[in-house]
Amino acid sequence: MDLSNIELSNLKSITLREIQLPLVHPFTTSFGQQDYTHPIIIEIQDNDGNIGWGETSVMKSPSYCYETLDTAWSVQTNFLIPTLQLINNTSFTLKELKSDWLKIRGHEFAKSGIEAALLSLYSNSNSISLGKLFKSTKSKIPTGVSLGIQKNIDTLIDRINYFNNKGYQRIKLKIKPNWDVKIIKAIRKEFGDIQLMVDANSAYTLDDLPIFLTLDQYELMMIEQPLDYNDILLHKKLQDEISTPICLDESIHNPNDAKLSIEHGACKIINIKPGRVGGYSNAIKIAEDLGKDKVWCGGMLETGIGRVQNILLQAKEEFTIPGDTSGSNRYYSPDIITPEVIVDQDGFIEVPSDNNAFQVNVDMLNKISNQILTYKL
Ligand code: OSB
Ligand code: MG
Repeated sequence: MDLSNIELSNLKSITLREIQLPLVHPFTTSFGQQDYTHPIIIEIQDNDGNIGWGETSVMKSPSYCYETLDTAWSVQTNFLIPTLQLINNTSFTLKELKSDWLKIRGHEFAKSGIEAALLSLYSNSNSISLGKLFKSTKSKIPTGVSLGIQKNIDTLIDRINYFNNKGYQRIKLKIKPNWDVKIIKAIRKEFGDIQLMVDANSAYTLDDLPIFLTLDQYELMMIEQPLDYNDILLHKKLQDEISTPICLDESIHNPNDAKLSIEHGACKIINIKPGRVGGYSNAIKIAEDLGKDKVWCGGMLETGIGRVQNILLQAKEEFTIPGDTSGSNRYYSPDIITPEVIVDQDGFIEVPSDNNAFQVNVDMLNKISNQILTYKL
């Protein structure tokens, strides 16, 4: 069944929890350092006692994208939830809800968390696993790790060693001006031909072409979002000049962005983050539109709730490239789900076969909530 045709009804309440979780290691990118994550965890209940969970994995500041914790909370409480309250008078399809939400421009992360909770609820109340709903077929997914900017190259080598020894199949390194060619050179020397890629988080301009031409010599799997966060066409100019595939992250907000960027040669690969593209139904559409070897699943340091759903997405056959979904212990100790997500010695995560494979620790959630709001639906 097409995900957009699923029918929802009988919704009772929606609860938003703004939580705060310390990261095991601070995460530093070209736009700054993060010590905590502040996602909004969304819980939807129906009148039969079924529950669905979703996560809006926004950041506190508008440095990765314009959305923040406060904008997501505001758009959810002032616009998205009132729409849901209205449409819940009768049964409705996801397509109908998404059509109403088209009138609320942008705010993909805000929409995504609520959509995820609705899909999770539908899956629980109809006893169809979420993986089956996503048409996922794989029993395990290959995985990688995204490593932030470190104090110095020795620390970076230690971090890579640690994750290499744990079996992670691909290493992604954050770069910025003056933390690019020199680290890649050192890492290739130390680790040989490991699967390596870089993510610039928009830290460069076209004037930096010489840097990218130098990076071209190091057989990187791809360069993620080298240029401006909002500029797809500029990446086409860069891709025409370099041989390393460009992967777009920040610039892609929906299935059309993804399809057209590939078609017009602005990039060769898309980092699919369900939050950034407005939810799992859009993430699935992008994967199915583009097919194998062109997409992989990124992350926003999700807690276990969003991460397990990202794992189910990556169990679709299109996800051949290892993603950024690492084990729970790479992010949080403890995570908010039981059992935690584990990466095996060969760098695979086992795909949960049913919805009960993971439980949400609600007591812990309540303890780490800065703000909890429940609305009747
Ligand atoms: O650019 O992919 C990114 C985390 C926060 C914001 C942006 C990005 C990232 C990551 C980490 O790279 C991915 C993860 O481990 O969840
Ligand atoms: Mg990125």
